[in-house]
Amino acid sequence: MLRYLTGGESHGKCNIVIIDGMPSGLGVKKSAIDKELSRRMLGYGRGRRMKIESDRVEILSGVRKGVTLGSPITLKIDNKDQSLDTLPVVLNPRPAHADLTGALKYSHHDIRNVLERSSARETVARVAAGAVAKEFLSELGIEAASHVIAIGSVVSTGEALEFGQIVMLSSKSPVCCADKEASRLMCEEIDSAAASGDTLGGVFEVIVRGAPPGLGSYVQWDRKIDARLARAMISIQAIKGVSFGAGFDAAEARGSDVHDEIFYDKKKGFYRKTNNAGGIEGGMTTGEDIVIKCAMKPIATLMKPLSSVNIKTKKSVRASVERSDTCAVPAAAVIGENVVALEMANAVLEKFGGDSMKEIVRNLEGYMKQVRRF
Ligand code: EPS
Repeated sequence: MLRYLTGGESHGKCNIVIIDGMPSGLGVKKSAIDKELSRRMLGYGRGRRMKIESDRVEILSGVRKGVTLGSPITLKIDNKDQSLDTLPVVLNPRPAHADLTGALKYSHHDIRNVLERSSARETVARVAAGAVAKEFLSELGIEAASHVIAIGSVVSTGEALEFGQIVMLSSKSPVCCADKEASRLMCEEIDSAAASGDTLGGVFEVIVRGAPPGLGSYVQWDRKIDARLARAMISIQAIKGVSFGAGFDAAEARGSDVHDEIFYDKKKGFYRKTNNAGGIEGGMTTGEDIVIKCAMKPIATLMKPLSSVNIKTKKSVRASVERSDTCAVPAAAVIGENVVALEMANAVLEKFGGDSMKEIVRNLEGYMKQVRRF
């Protein structure tokens, strides 16, 4: 089983993650982790913090000479902004942030003690861990990609594209969107929101290609792969909705229009011509692409703040203003891709077991032979 825990405050010394359960014999390159960290920092609409930081990983344990040992992997990403101890007290909670309930729950009379940990800065550690999971999956022929399909009211046509095209086109877009015209309009919408002191949310999609059929299980609720992926996604700061394949649209359709018919070919084995299920049936991967959409709410910190109440005086005030982003949907897409990779790696390890890559590759190959000969 793969487990990981993150630690760190947004303006503390660093963010850290310990990954337990990665097998031995996996090549892990610092450059591959740094690449994912850089992707997370990008995106039109990000705030000044991303201009201060240049997130880079330090591998502290579990890897020797670029190869995993099977022992816990510890990754550290230093913060350049380490102003935690000198930052001012915060008393005016921001609607939509963890501020108010966090202060009540932990009995903090300075909201900074809440926001430092609830900040989306924490995702820097999850992305670093996800980068290792992506290396692991890649060894087994499983790839993950993501793209933005809506920011505010602007919607991309990119959903209809092929996996390779999505990867190529979205990598050229300032908002990680595979539709050039929609990218332009999204940037305009971000400019307009920023000009009025407002923020924007949106929708992104994560696609996983190459997963074998049968990850997850129908036999117990907490073993269903879609339930586990949904939990991972909803745990990302500001994510309010998750759907698979046709998702909510399937609710309006008739069964005959939406269910993916089954075909058989001697070479291909069982296959589908459509993928409205998003690659998951009965809580298990079908072998088709896994397609997950996530809705992100607008960032909580508004430069033109909403009404709030001072936690000390109980007087009506405007919510506090912190340095923040206008829109972080492109970053959330990268984070989504990486937390999905962690969950997929966990499901692969559960099914194919093994303490070394060698053992896992052998188990996967044996299973695939069995499935093909079925
Ligand atoms: C973020 C770092 C934060 C914010 C943002 C994401 O840095 P700072 O608070 O110093 O500007 O830019 O966090 C939030 C939007 C939030 O609500 O916490 C990051 O590294 O992704």
